[in-house]
Amino acid sequence: MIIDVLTIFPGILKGPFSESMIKRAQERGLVKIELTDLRSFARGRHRQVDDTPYGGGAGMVFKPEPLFEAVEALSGEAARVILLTPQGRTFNQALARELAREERLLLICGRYEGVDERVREALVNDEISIGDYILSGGELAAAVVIDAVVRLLPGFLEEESTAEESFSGHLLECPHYTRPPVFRGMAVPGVLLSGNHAAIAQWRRCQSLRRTWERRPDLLAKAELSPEDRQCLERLVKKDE
Ligand code: 9D3
Repeated sequence: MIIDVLTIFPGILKGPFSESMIKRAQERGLVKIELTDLRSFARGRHRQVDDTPYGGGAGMVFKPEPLFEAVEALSGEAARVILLTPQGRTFNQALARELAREERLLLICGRYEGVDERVREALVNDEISIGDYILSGGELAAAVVIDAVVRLLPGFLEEESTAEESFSGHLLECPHYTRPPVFRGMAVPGVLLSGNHAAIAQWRRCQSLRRTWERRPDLLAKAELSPEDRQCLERLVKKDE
């Protein structure tokens, strides 16, 4: 997969992609991430990428010319062109999976009040927001989207499978423990040390259900629950009363 990112602050994105897993994915040739400074496509002495909005008002708007020329130069015709904007549809795992199937992505990081509407109409295929809070620009949102997409590319994960994530994806994780068995007086639940794999699996499932019930009841409503799951939840509801 090739991912182009158009931004006026490429420096913000250098760090996240030159560390750890995403770095290794690039070294292994799973993905090529290219950061392009939008300003290099701006004309004139001042290399201006933004201008005041027609009709007046506060703030600035990205001019169309640098964006059109940049997208054309990066062969944006071949790519799915995505604008990161607070007005976009909210990013989630299903959209990450959808984007992971693309050959080529081109992400445009918004800034200021936004982009000239003609960019949206003629260049952009999708508009994505990463959630209901205000960032100062699309760069960190692009990093989030890229991280979520790249880890889904075939060959990225060695052991754990992402198929399992989608299977149990509607529940939160159970609590995890590692050595020592007792730390500062806090013991690991006995069942985890029992060696009884059936009992351990049951405990974990029940703990997952409990966490989800306590913290994300919205997810529980979507989950596929077995009769055993329902029994576990019934016990929790009774304890709560
Ligand atoms: C001060 C301007 N705001 C008026 C209410 C609108 C606004 C414009 C641009 C607010 C934030 C931004 C910059 N944010 C993004 O470009 C952005 C973003 C976000 O702020 N939250 C969640 N996802 C995204 S994706 C891009």
